[in-house]
Amino acid sequence: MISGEWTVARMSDWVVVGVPTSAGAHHAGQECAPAALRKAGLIKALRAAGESVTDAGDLPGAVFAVDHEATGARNLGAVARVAGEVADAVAAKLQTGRLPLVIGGDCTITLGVIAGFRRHHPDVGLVYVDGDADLGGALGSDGSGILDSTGVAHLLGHGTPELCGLAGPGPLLEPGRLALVGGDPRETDDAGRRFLAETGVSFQEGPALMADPAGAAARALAAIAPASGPLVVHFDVDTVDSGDLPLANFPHYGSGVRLSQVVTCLQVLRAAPAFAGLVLTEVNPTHDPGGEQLARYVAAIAAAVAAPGRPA
Ligand SMILES: [Mn+2]
Repeated sequence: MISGEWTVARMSDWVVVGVPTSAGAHHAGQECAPAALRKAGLIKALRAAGESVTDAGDLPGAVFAVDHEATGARNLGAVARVAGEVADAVAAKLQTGRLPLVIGGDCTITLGVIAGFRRHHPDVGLVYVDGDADLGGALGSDGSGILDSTGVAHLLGHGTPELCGLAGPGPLLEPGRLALVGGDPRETDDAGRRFLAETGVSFQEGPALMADPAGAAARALAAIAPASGPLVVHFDVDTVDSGDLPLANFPHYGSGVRLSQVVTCLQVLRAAPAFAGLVLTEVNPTHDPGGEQLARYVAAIAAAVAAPGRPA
């Protein structure tokens, strides 16, 4: 059971913050996602689902740039600047009592979201629904220098001081405040699994999510129950098999995870009493020139976040 001082004042009162950034990614495209999702009707769909939504517009963001210099942490300056702006925005929006819906942008924005929450709630917990474990840097470099795949490592205090230190000294999250759901087993090796197990981070991979989407969500919630504060949910669209929904910046064809299964998982997370915000990452609209997949994604998000008991 979640306890502590955190209570959700207005369960269905959202504030949208767009973060048009691909600074941490492999190439450009994700910086177009906030505008593309608005155009695809995200705000309207949330309101139609019974949610109250204030659109706070976009932060400045940053577009991917080739970085031949910092080959171990490419575009670190822009990534850290954007994450810091996200932290400031989230911290400010929390004072309004609304639920932040942060629309990326690449996965490094979640570092900023957690840093922002921590200014009010050092005991924040995170369920990280992602097709990757994002451990780059925790177990030695993968050689790419792409910060997009280092989020979990940075949350746990492994990586660049600029990102690890977004909320001051100490790791952004204690391992017991973090649960990973939906990792593609082809993208994590045994060293990564061992690291997470030894560190004490709950890690349920794609097959566990597919077998029982609601159960996987419930287990993730149970794993972070000692985090007494608010619960943030991160959803990287690459959790979904690109054969079902080819929107992810970096594709995961053949993982087998269906969009509908992820929606079921997210619905359970959203219904948790401590639920306090959602981060959407890795949508690359350039992969969907006709807009059909963006429309499916928008409908899925609306179904996932419609408050318990409301029509989706
Ligand atoms: Mn991912």
